[in-house]
Amino acid sequence: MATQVPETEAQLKPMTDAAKRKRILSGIQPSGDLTLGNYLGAIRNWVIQQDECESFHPIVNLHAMSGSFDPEALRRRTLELAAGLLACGIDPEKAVLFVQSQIPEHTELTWILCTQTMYGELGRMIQFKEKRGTASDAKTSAALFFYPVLQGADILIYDADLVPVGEDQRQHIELTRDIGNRFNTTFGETFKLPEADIKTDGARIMGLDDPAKKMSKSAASPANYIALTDEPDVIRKKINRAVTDSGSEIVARQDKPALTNLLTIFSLMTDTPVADLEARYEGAGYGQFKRDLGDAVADHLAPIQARLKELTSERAQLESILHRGTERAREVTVPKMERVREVTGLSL
Ligand code: AQP
Repeated sequence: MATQVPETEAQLKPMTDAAKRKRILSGIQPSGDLTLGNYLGAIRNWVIQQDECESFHPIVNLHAMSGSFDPEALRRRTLELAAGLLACGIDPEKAVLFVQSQIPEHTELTWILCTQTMYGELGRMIQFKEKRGTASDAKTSAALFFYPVLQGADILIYDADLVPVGEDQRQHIELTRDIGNRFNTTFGETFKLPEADIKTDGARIMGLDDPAKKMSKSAASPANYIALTDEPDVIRKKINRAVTDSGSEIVARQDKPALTNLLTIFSLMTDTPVADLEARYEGAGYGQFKRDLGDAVADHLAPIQARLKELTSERAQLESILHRGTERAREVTVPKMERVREVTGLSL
């Protein structure tokens, strides 16, 4: 089923009750193939929330430049990600889907927010420390360091009420609130302070190859993740090879991080409580459990993959959806930046 682009203004569902609805802002980086972690931790919730909230979803291509990047791959992945989000159920008539770099106000605000952000705060960010790893100062890009300020600008410029994210992003949202609060205190009430919206289920899907690390689209090994585009056979193989814990019990417990992760995925894919799955597989071997889980993931992703195939061949339609998203986003960002320039003494 291809996503239809509305042809006229009249066909667009008007956001008449926008004032009453909560506004959400949540972006995603075109830094690799979408994973089951992105889907379960973020996108699936966005699809539910687009019916009740005013949703803005930037494809944050500027953030994707904070690691090493290839220009052609970045361009291609930006469009692939747009197609992936639409295939997962983001409806461009309900949610505003756009590309971050098309909105110059995001980067302008980033610089201004840097003036309200402390060097020490950025150095304490867990994601910065994790992504930097053991790289020396000389080999660590400043873009990785400033990543949370750009994210703060993305959020604050829309006066978002809620930021639906996975657990990994909690610290960045807290920093965004601190920066926004500091700005408001210094220059007068300008930004709404957003709340992180972290669901308990699926907030942190772990790597299949290492349950101590989260599943990530830019992971070094494809064995870490299930990509939404993985063929059914690949999905089954990856799950079959997923690490397990010592012992043979199939239970979700603190001392069984790998099984807990697999049971969480199984539960979310089939809408079955973990306790029911534990009861179903009591006394069963890992082999049967993993075969069933592989089938469940492949079945759940099949309709998404079918939609994705159609959308990928419709580049003009994708560009049109993103163009319309840019227009709608700038209806918010242009006046907000005028206000920011005014209160900070930039407008003459
Ligand atoms: N493993 C995960 N479990 C639950 N949620 C996750 N998210 C990412 N990984 C998991 C959520 O997906 C949204 C988009 O993430 P992002 O692309 O902006 O950046 P990220 O969090 O850094 O995601 P990745 O996949 O790990 O990307 P790379 O590898 O490029 O860093 C966010 O809401 C995030 O919480």
